Amino acid sequence: MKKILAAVLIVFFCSSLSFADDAIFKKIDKNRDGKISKKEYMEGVNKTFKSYDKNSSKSVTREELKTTVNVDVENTMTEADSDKDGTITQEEFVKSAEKRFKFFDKNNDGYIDKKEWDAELKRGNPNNPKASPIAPFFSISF
Ligand SMILES: [Ca+2]
Ligand SMILES: [Ca+2]
Ligand SMILES: [Ca+2]
Repeated sequence: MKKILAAVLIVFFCSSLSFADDAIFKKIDKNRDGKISKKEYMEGVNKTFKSYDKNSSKSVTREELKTTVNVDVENTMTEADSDKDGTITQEEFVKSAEKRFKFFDKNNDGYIDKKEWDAELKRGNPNNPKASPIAPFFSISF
C-alpha cells in the first residue's frame, strides 16, 4: 500500500514539475508561435531583474536574492556577478542572460523551441554546473 502511494506521489510530483516548466515557456512565448525569440526572452529577463531588484537601485544584492522566492542564490551570483563584487548590475544580468540564450539555442537559429527548452531543463542539474551554466532564469515569475 505504501509503495503504491509513493508511486502515485512521484508521478504527481513529476507531472506537476513539467506542467510548471510548460507554464513558464508559454509565459515567455508571448506571440504563441511555439518558440521563444531573443526579444521575448530578453523581455522576460528584464522583468525578472526588476522583480529581483526590490529597491529599484538597478543592482541586485545577495540579500535581495535571498528574499526572492524560487531563486538559487549562489548559482545566480556565480552565473551573473561577473566582476565578483557581490552585486549583480542590470548589465551583468543581461549579459549572462544572453549567454544563456545562446546555450539554450542549440541549432543557432535565434529561437529557443520547445525541444531545446525541454532538453536543457532536463539537464539542469545544480550539482553539475558545467552541464548547465545556469539555474535562475526559468525559476522565475515573469
Ligand atoms: Ca514566440
Ligand atoms: Ca557585479
Ligand atoms: Ca533554436
